[in-house]
Amino acid sequence: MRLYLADLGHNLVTATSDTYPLGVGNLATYAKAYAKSPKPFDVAIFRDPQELRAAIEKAAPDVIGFSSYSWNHHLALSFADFAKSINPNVLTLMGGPNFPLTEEEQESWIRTMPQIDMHVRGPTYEGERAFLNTLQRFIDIGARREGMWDEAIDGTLFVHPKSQEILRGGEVPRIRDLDEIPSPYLAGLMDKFFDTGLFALMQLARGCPFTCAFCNSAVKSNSKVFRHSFERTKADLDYIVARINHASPLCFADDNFGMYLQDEEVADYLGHLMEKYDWPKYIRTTTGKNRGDRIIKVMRKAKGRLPMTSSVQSLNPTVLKNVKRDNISLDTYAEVQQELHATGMQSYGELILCMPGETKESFMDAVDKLIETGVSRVAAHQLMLLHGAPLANPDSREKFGFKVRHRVVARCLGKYAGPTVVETEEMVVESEQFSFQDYLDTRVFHLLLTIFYYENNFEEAFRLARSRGIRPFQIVRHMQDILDQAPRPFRDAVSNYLDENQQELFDTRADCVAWAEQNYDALISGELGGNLLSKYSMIGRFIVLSEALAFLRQAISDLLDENDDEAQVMLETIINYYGAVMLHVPFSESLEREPVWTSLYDVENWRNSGYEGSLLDYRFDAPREFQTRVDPRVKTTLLSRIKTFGEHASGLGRFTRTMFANDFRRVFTNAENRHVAE
Ligand code: B12
Ligand code: SF4
Repeated sequence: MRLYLADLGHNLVTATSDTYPLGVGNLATYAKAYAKSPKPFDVAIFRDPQELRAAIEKAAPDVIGFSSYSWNHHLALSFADFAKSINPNVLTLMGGPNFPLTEEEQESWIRTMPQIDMHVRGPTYEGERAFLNTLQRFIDIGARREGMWDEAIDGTLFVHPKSQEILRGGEVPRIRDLDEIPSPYLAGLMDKFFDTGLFALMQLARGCPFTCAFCNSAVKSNSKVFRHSFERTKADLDYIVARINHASPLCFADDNFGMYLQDEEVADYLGHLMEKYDWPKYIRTTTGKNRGDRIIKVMRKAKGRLPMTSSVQSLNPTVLKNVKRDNISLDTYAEVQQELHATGMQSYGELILCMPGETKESFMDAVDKLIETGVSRVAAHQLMLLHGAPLANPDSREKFGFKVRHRVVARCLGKYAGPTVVETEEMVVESEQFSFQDYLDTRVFHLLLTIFYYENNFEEAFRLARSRGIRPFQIVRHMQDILDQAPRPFRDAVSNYLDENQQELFDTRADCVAWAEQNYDALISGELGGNLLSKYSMIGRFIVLSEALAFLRQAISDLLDENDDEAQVMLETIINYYGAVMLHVPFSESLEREPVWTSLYDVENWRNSGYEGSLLDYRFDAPREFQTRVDPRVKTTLLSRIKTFGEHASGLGRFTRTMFANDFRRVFTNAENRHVAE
């Protein structure tokens, strides 16, 4: 018997699933360990559609199981069709979190998928036991389809092929000791991913005690937290570190890493691995919603290689009540930000637009407050209605007056084993207190914020403004107010962003898919679609840079006291400094230029001091000249990235993700700094 398990990721535009497929890895080891089979069976796991296609063509499976997440559901369905076209007797299964919560929706949802024979649904995020039950039935009846549907199987749901009735098995209990699942790492199943550069994915604890209604983890059956032992985690880490390319990152699938006492022990061990092997260099996970003290401790142990990713989502008490979310307190949040800055890490504040009860004002206020806690960037995600999250239930949609639109999941489309596959997502663009115009306004505001308040890229200007009592939020808000006065190319970029934002929204999935099919080539090349915020912030930062600088200057200058000549001169100096040091498109040309910058203020030293004192303290007696140069390492990296990705807005969006804003600056050759008069 041959068993294939696939958690597929679209990869024609770029690899969209950047972790090892842990979920199906667990299913494979669990089945191997506990299925009682008269004959041994083979299990293989897959991430790439091309690899799965080749495997099916070479040796068709008897059973094939697909993970369903919001970004790969239709890809999975297309492969179920493909597997059936090669072997009509194959048993097709589907599991994963992308499954509605109400019984009515579950039933209509599975009827949309005749190519899937059985849907495995444990309590959210647990498929092992339900999967084992299904496989055992298949083995027990002689590894063939006949007899599979005779009675319900616990943890599964299916449409009876003859009667078309739905048969629903009972709930399976949670796994209380995760060590019951043998490690896919130690079993060698993940070996093939060690050189891919993907994130090695581990899970330390499963479950979340919080109940945020927009999230899949919120369901009651998932509220208890169960974990792997430290010994098991250590064994996995030892196995990985001995084999992985040490440039590759690590990811924990945990919902609240750092919140539990046991995480400290893991963080200690990570610290040890970092010292001994310089791995992992970067850890991605979601940090906990309370116990800020412990999170700080854990982050320290992880030597600054673990950014805090706990988000606040909203600061409006009505919203938090509506979505049943408990936030970390803003004071604790601010403390964690300080710790992050002390360890030189970037920190992101995250909010979600259009949450139930949110108004434009309360959203804007939250941005202001978050910035004031010290985050170096604020992201405003869109509210998606996800299968498996309580907010997507029909009663919530009605209660909160959600109006939704469909759009293509960024970069998740392609032709792999048959017709074009397009993944779409359902986004809230309007709720009772948040109009569609508010939605568009906040999208533009967020674009401006992403261009100008990003990884402290314009910190010198914001610091100067702050020394005159002006907050970053006020500057960005003012920019939005005076957008019609921005230089033409900048204004055009914002208006194209707004147009493209509206173009990609559709009333139904069918309209969205039809549009994607018509524009397939442009979507695959990146000319259309992708992440619009990323694309247009790249235009703002690199393509219309001089206009963006002029606009920043105008906005701050308007807010400064018009009689404050000193501040106006310093502002001009800072903007000129940006003009001299910031690299822009076309990079081939910009990397060759090494302008001399003349200034009465030593902006660079002020910046290097961590902005000690005021820029005034860094005033020379007479203007000096600063020779700029491009760091040769930056030049080599940028030229090679441009060669790979191109320097159009979407290409830039892809390669800048692995570089910091600071990498895009020229430096000064100190020896040549001299008085102009010299
Ligand atoms: C790692 C992760 C990511 C990674 C990698 C994702 C990827 N593309 O591969 C990153 C950080 C990139 C990511 C991004 C996003 N993610 Co994410 N992510 C996770 C996370 C934290 C872990 C997933 C995991 O491996 N868990 C561990 C394994 C063991 O559990 P599992 O995957 O659920 O698998 C088990 C069961 O589901 C089931 N099962 C799974 N497959 C199958 C198949 C069969 C045949 C069977 C029988 C059973 C079965 O059995 C498995 C073993 O128990 C989960 C949250 C969580 N705690 O799980 C969210 C989660 C999967 N992500 C989610 C979302 C919404 C996103 C984003 C859309 C967020 C955003 N706004 O951008 C993006 C989309 C990215 C994209 N386009 O690809 C949602 C998915 C909801 C849904 N309806 O699909 C989750 C559940 C978070 C949440 N709580 O809401 N994510
Ligand atoms: S958003 Fe985070 S804290 Fe809230 S339920 Fe989901 S995983 Fe838990």
